[in-house]
Amino acid sequence: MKLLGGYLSPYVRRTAVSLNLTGLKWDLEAISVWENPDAIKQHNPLVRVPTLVLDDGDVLVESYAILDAVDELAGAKRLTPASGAERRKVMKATAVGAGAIDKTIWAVYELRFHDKEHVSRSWVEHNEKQALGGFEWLNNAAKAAGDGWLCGANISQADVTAAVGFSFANKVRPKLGLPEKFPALAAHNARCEALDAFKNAPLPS
Ligand SMILES: N[C@@H](CCC(=O)N[C@@H](CS)C(=O)NCC(=O)O)C(=O)O
Repeated sequence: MKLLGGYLSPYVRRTAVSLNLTGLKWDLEAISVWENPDAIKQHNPLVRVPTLVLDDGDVLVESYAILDAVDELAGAKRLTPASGAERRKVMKATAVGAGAIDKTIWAVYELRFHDKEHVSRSWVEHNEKQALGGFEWLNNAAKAAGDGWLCGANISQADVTAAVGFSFANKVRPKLGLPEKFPALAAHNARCEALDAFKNAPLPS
């Protein structure tokens, strides 16, 4: 299968890391949605990445839906438990991580797509406050987990999304001071980024 997008996108990167962890065979087609929207539009009416083209030609869009399908293909190596309280726990922590990513990006887009005099500082601050709220919650979860994973004995989608989100937000908004504010999450992030699954889908420098 073919993953369309680039690793600067945290949604693409969490998909790539998940594919690596599950051991499924896949290739990256590094297309920039901004520079080459037509190449994405052929597959995805929303013109967004990630977009995953399966071997049979079927196309999946939106990272949460892609990850759901990846879990189904991964069988025992799935990253979100199939049911019950364990699933709810992983789903919630993953949603907090994904929300922190969303809110970081909303702040970044406000700064990127408006001329300086039209940027709403209060909207940037509102979104960054929400992102920080998400990272604070994840930091508490990381503190409770100690040297372990966020939601139990095994690495889960919660770990992937939290770590990818932390690395991304720290790169694009260093002013947030995430490592200083959230040391337990920073340590969790370092453990995740040291795994081959993360190193083989590197955040561009
Ligand atoms: N909710 C989507 C968000 C995807 C997303 O926003 N991707 C960005 C790249 S980081 C994109 O394609 N932006 C282009 C646009 O929305 O115009 C997901 O989880 O896949």
